[in-house]
Amino acid sequence: MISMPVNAPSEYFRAEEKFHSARTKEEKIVALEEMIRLLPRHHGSENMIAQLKSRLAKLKKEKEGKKGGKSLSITKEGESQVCIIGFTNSGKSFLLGKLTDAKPAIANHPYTTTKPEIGMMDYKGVKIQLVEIPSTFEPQFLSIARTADLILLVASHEKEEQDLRKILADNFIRTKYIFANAFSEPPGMIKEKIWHNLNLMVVYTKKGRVSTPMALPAGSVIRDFAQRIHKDFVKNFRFARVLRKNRTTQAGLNYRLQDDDVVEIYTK
Ligand SMILES: Nc1nc2c(ncn2[C@@H]2O[C@H](COP(=O)(O)OP(=O)(O)O)[C@@H](O)[C@H]2O)c(=O)[nH]1
Ligand SMILES: [Mg+2]
Repeated sequence: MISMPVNAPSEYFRAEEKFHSARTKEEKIVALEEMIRLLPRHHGSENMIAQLKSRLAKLKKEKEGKKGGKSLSITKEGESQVCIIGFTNSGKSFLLGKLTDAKPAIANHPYTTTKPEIGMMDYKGVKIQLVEIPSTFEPQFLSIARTADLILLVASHEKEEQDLRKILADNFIRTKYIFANAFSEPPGMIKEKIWHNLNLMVVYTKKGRVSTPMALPAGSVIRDFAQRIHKDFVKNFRFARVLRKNRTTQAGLNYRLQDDDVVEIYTK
């Protein structure tokens, strides 16, 4: 099936090896997706990419057929999705219960969580979805980690941290990750750490007397903010008033926003 691609990076060949040594359809799918991602895009590789994509589609279809079409991805809700990963009894469910409205089962026997558990975390009025995946690390659960915005690795010692890093690497998961110790770090600090690593800021949209929180990528300007509210807001923009630390400033579309700013937009 595979002919020599032009200028492929060495990771590509590693993925190809994984593909050939894969024993399950899930593993083959993971490797193929990686190969497609790693192939350089140019005229000479178009055919190759098309071939790989069709192979991938076929595999996915076969897998769906076997499982009765059940999809394992978790619909993203809220501003961001964070995947919680750790070995059994590391305190993932405990942490999920502390940080969110979820009431997961916490038990001292292993593998209590057999399907992903979901909870919503509130940060200054912004909702962040946390998804705990079972410690069985099956590929269909790990695929959630692959598409999440951030991974929270729950570990209490160095060895565990290393093993978790290896699991991510072996499964080609390149999502940004951070560590937390469920039992020794205060949940409030873990929450701050999660927020900080999502690179978001909260600004408030003011309409009359009502302020509503909105999450934006750190470094956003008024234009980004306006676009989020309504596309016509940029077109009809006159100026904005930004309330920051008890001072109000009149600002244009390129004005850089900061955490906690309250923004009111005036249109034509
Ligand atoms: N060391 C410690 N263990 C705790 C604490 N609270 C709960 N546990 C135990 O941690 C174990 C695993 O909790 P759980 O959150 O279900 O782990 P999960 O498998 O990673 O979801 C259970 O046996 C709990 O009794 C705590 O404050 N400190
Ligand atoms: Mg659990």
